[in-house]
Amino acid sequence: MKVRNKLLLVVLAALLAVSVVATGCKAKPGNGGEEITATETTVVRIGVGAPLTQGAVAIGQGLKRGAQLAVEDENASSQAEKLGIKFELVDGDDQGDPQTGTNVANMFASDTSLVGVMGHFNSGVSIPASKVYNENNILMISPGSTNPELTKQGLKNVFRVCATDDVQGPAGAESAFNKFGYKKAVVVDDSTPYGEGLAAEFAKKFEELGGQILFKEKTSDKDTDFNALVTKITSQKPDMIFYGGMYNAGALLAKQATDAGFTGPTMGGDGISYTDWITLQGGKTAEGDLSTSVGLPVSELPKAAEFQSKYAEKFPSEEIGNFDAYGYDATYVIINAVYKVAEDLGVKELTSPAGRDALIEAVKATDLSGVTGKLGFDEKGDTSNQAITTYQVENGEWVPKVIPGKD
Ligand code: ABU
Repeated sequence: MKVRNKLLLVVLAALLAVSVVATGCKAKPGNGGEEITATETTVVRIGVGAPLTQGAVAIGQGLKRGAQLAVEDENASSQAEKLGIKFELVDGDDQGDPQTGTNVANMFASDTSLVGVMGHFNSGVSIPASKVYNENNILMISPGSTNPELTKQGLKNVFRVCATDDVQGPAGAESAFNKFGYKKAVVVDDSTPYGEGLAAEFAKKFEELGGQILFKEKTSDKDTDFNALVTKITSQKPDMIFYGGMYNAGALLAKQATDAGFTGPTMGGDGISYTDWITLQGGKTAEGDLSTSVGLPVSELPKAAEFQSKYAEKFPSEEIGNFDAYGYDATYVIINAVYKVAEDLGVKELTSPAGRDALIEAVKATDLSGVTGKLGFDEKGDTSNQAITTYQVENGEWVPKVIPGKD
């Protein structure tokens, strides 16, 4: 088939897709700038790529709840009503696994009514999935993948709303060395792109500051028995352990180290800054542990109180995790790009090749105020919000200890 004919088919398929999902019987908005309320409702789908049943499920489910709130808010907005748009989320359970994530990306890419993906969370999943989205010109906004490589690939469709580990790792080292006075550390990582990268960035800065890394050790994100490592740690008497990885495996290492007589803290990044880190250790042994996480604490964010109150109303039995607001904001950015393209080109063009290009351009130009702060991107697709906060476990909860702009 000639390239031109192939292109025609792609355009027709995309046009058909948004028509097929039309659920109402109202007409589309005008393209000439005139205020016309839509008389047709078009369902616009957004993928949620996250670990929903395996891996960091507490974070994945929280991201999904954040996205649900964003969709609910926008479906009730006058802009969605004017354009005749109803947003819907589609689950893509990547289980925090690169191969499963790639399968999810292919599934999303075959959904011609899908305008973009809020995801993925794990850097080890986002990096391979981003290539699939790029091949299909699909917008992707990660709420929490912090490995710098994701945006270093130079893929025009890839964005993230979180700061990267080359910012987070050094910030953690500064806090550990300067604020808490730890001079000797053991550095462990879980062999994932996130864990390895974060641990390396921490160690580099810690040594630059004058700290000593007694030894480095690699584990796996599936490990549950750290006894051999713990014996090595206790024999070398470090002030602290730095763990590059997620809360589930890391909490077991921290608990086993404490049970074996290690009295210092275990520190990690945004992958451990969750209540599950504390509960998995049985509460008490987590006291004094340290973490860094992306952004400012909710107490410092003007829009956070409203988010917290909506969240509590919709999910009364759920505790808000650090990343839930990032799930909200990543979805909010996609939705605002949809509004822009729907106004400029018309709703039916959203998933055409021109519409997909325009969605990416609209995200590039983002200048919004989100729950997590200002939302905007540099030329690589990285967020302009570079704040990193350091937390410590105090009386069974993570308490902000080093807040950018305050300490
Ligand atoms: N940034 C927290 C863990 C997710 C990841 O980057 O793999």
